[in-house]
Order: sequence, then C-alpha cells, then structure tokens
Amino acid sequence: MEFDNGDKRRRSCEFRELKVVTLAAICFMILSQADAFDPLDPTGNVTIRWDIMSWTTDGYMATVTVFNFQQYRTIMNPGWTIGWTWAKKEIIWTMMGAQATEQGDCSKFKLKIPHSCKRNPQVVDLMPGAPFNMQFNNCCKGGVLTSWGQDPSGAVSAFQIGVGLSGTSNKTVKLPKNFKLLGPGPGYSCGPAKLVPATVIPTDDRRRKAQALMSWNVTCTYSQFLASKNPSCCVSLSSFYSDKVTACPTCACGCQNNDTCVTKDSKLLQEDERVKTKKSDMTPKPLLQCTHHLCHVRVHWHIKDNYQDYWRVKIAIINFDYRLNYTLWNLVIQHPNLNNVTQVYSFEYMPLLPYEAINDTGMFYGLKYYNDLLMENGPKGNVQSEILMKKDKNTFTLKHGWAFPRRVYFNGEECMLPPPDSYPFLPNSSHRLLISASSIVASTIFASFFHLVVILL
Ligand SMILES: *[C@@H]1O[C@H](CO)[C@@H](O)[C@H](O)[C@H]1NC(C)=O
Ligand SMILES: *[C@@H]1O[C@H](CO)[C@@H](O)[C@H](O)[C@H]1NC(C)=O
Ligand SMILES: *[C@@H]1O[C@H](CO)[C@@H](O)[C@H](O)[C@H]1NC(C)=O
Ligand SMILES: *[C@@H]1O[C@H](CO)[C@@H](O)[C@H](O)[C@H]1NC(C)=O
Ligand SMILES: *[C@@H]1O[C@H](CO)[C@@H](O)[C@H](O)[C@H]1NC(C)=O
Ligand SMILES: *[C@@H]1O[C@H](CO)[C@@H](O)[C@H](O)[C@H]1NC(C)=O
Ligand SMILES: CC(=O)N[C@H]1CO[C@H](CO)[C@@H](O)[C@@H]1O
Repeated sequence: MEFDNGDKRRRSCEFRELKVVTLAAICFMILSQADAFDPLDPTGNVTIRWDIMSWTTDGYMATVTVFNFQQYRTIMNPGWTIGWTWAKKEIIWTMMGAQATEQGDCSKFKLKIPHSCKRNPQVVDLMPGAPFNMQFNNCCKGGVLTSWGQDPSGAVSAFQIGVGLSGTSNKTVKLPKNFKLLGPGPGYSCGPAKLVPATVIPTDDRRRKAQALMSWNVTCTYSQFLASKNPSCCVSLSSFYSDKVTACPTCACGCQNNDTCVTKDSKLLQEDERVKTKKSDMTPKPLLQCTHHLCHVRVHWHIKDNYQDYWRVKIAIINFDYRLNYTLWNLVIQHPNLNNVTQVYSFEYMPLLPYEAINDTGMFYGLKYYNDLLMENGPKGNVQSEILMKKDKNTFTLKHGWAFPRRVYFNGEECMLPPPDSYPFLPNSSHRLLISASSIVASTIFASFFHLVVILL
C-alpha cells in the first residue's frame, strides 16, 4: 500500500505513542504483580471471618464464614481449601458444613475421638447434597464461590467448628496463625488474623440479632504472578475497515508445554470421548488444542460497525481446552467508551467502578441457562456477543488503536493483548468508513468472516 511521507510520519508517531502506552502498561503490570494488587479490582479480597458464638467446657463453638469479595474472580472447582496453624495445642472436636482433610494423630484421646488433631489442619467444604445432619447454613457448595459482582449470594460460604484445648475466654484464646487459601490453585496469600469488633449476626428469623463473643478476620488476596508465570488467555483483533486479523501473540501463554497439546484429529480425543462416559467424578487434567499461542481461552474483539452516533463491537470467547467447561465464566474489559454502553446483546453487563470517577471497566457474563456455560473445545466451544456504544464525539476515533480494549480478563486472569503496532490500521481513505446501518451484503460477508475468525485462528 502506498502512502505519502506525511502519512508515514503520522503513522510512526502513532506507533511511538502506542509503544509508550505499552511500556507504561508493562511497568504497571510488573508493579502490580509484585504486591498482588489488581488495578481493576483494587479492594478485591477473600475474607475469612471467625465468630466465636459460645464457650464450651474446654473451648468454643465458632462460625467461620468465607466471603469472596472479588468483583470478578470466582473460586472455581475444586473449590476452596482453608489451612491454618493452631497457636496452642487446639484440636477440632466437631465440624458442620465442612470437614478437615486429615484426622491426624488422635491417639491421646480415649473416650471421645476428635474430628482432627492436626496442628495445621486443612478444611474443605462439603459437596452439594451432603447428609442433612452434616449441613450448616450456606455450606455444601463444593467450595465453589461465585464472584461478588456476579452473584453476592453465591459468594459466601460458612461452616461451624467446635474447638477444644483452646482456652475458654477472650483472654485465653489465641488466634490461629499462618492462614492459607488453597484449593482453587496457587495464587492466594493471606495476611495474619486480626481481632475485629464482635460481629452482630441476624438470627434465622431475622427478628433478633445475636452477637459473637469474639471475632477475627483474615484477608487473602490473589496475585496472578504467584499463580502462574504465564497468562492462560490471549486476545485477537479485527475490524471492518481492514482485512488484516491480528492474531494472538505467538507463545502468549508460554510454549514450554507444547508437547502436551493435541491436534484436532488426535486419537487421544477419541479415547477421551469413550472414557468420559465412564469416569466423570474426577477433575480431569487440561487437554489443550495445539495452537501458536497455547492458551486455554482466546478472546476476539472485532470492530463491526461505525454509525453516525454509535459504533458496534463483536466479541467472541473461544475455549481451547478439550476437557474443561467453564461454568459461570466472566469477561472483564477496560475501554474508555464503556461509560456509554447502550446495548449488550446475549451477555449480561455490569459496569465496574474500581475508581469511582472512572467508568471505563465492565464485566460481561453469560445469561443463565443460555450461555453461562462456555463449553469444551469443539463446535459449541465459544460464546459471542455484540456491544453497541454511543460515541463521545470528542474522544471517539478509529485511529491509534483507540477502539481496541486496554485490558481484558477472562475469569479473573489477565489476557495477553497483541503488541499495539500489530493492530489492524486504518487504510488511507478513512473518511469513507462511515457505513450505513442497512448494508445487508456487507454484514453477510462479515458473518462468514467472523465465523472463520472464530474457527480458524
Ligand atoms: C475486602 O473487601 C471488602 C469488600 O470490598 C472491603 O470492604 C475491605 O476493605 C477489603 N479488605 C481489605 C483488607 O482490602
Ligand atoms: C472480652 O469480653 C469482655 C466481656 O465478656 C469484654 O468486656 C472485653 O472487652 C472483651 N475483650 C476483648 C479483647 O474482646
Ligand atoms: C471483617 O470482615 C467482615 C466481613 O466478613 C467485614 O464486614 C468487616 O468490616 C471486617 N472487619 C475489618 C476490621 O476488616
Ligand atoms: C515447542 O517449544 C520449543 C521451545 O520451547 C520449540 O523449540 C519447539 O519448536 C516447539 N514445538 C512445537 C511443535 O511448537
Ligand atoms: C460440558 O458440558 C456438556 C453439557 O452439559 C457435557 O455434555 C460435557 O460432557 C461437559 N464436558 C466436560 C469436559 O465436562
Ligand atoms: C457507567 O456506564 C454505564 C453505561 O455503560 C451506565 O449505565 C452507568 O450509569 C455508568 N455509571 C456511572 C456511575 O457513571
Ligand atoms: C455521548 C454521550 O452520551 N456521552 C456520555 C457518556 O457518559 C458520560 C458519563 O457516563 C456522560 O457524561 C456523557 O455525556
């Protein structure tokens, strides 16, 4: 393609600007990775609250509540495991709604045998459908907690614990130490338990408020850097004004494991198909399709239409894992025009306001029973949506890659974007790009183009 010098200079300027932006973004990422700070969810945390509700002859009964206060990070299957180290020689007499994974050495006890004698117990939630006499309010979700933004009622989990040999007053009980949130995988680190004002708890009939005798909080935060050195998802881009499709960066999710992926025609897949019907209770290991990016998920952003007052983006999320369905998935996007979302088709949309004044971040998730399940790799392994946004005439532009997203997260994991200098750029005749809303032919061509983008990249 030919263009004059002025245009060349302008373009290289655009590149330079974009490079500065990328550099700043990378610095920010490194800084934020170091201290587990997520700029799109600055107060996101998992809080574990212990409330001592009564004293017993040698200890106490406590209600432990786990709140997933993260706006968009779900605690996924296999669910939470909470570990700690007792400060003294405490034992767990009883548990309701959860259980310790190991009983440990209880040989000192003769008459009544404790539930667990481990000095550093680990506790897991019970599975749905646990026997009624083992249940507790808000228990038995298999440790799976939805994100606070998606469904606060599904983001809370609780169990009851009866502790012995602990002291029987708020002067003699010592707070457990060294809390850990395991289970959903690595990535969470927890601070020390802190005494907080005793919690006031509404009773079941909500007509009386009970008050704990002693309460403490533990706050855990997530760091993607601790979880994994590689991203697990990447972004590809396209637009109506260019036939260039910007693919995910090569090895976006690391190529170290490229010997464990399979091609579409692999025999392993057919075997899998046979095995699947027999064993469905085990969490299978991931099995990725071989791609140049080796990501579990690819997010595609296509600038579809540019109208007088509005513009339209099409989004697709594609699953490359043959053994994993993403239930209750979510997608977080940062883009300056998300303050003027007019309509979102076939996804739910919720603006997130990490810094109250800036409305540039939002969460997309599936419609219940329609597309809230992102199916395993295959013909049904993708979900799609369109967003209509009202233009702010002062800021809207198709230049400088402005119309592409700044940050993308899938299920709370930041996705790798292509380098800005590879974005589909405007051709010279950019002023003719305003198209009429009724170009049916164009949209038919687009539909098959988009289909190819979803299937092939
Ligand atoms: C944890 O999240 C809650 C809810 O967003 C917030 O009120 C609290 O300040 C957070 N705690 C920390 C230590 O960030
Ligand atoms: C312990 O409990 C007593 C009342 O039972 C209360 O006055 C005191 O403030 C409590 N101390 C702490 C540290 O919670
Ligand atoms: C302790 O956690 C609860 C949520 O469970 C929260 O409401 C409360 O503000 C926390 N207290 C402190 C001091 O962080
Ligand atoms: C796998 O990755 C290594 C480098 O990590 C590379 O040398 C090799 O060519 C890759 N193989 C495939 C099939 O992509
Ligand atoms: C994914 O969900 C579909 C429909 O519920 C089911 O048929 C399939 O076996 C599931 N796949 C995996 C890997 O769990
Ligand atoms: C943020 O933007 C959305 C539209 O995308 C709008 O509905 C919402 O009211 C805005 N919120 C604030 C606080 O500006
Ligand atoms: C063109 C337009 O409607 N712009 C609005 C976008 O949203 C901001 C704040 O949400 C409004 O102040 C603008 O007027």
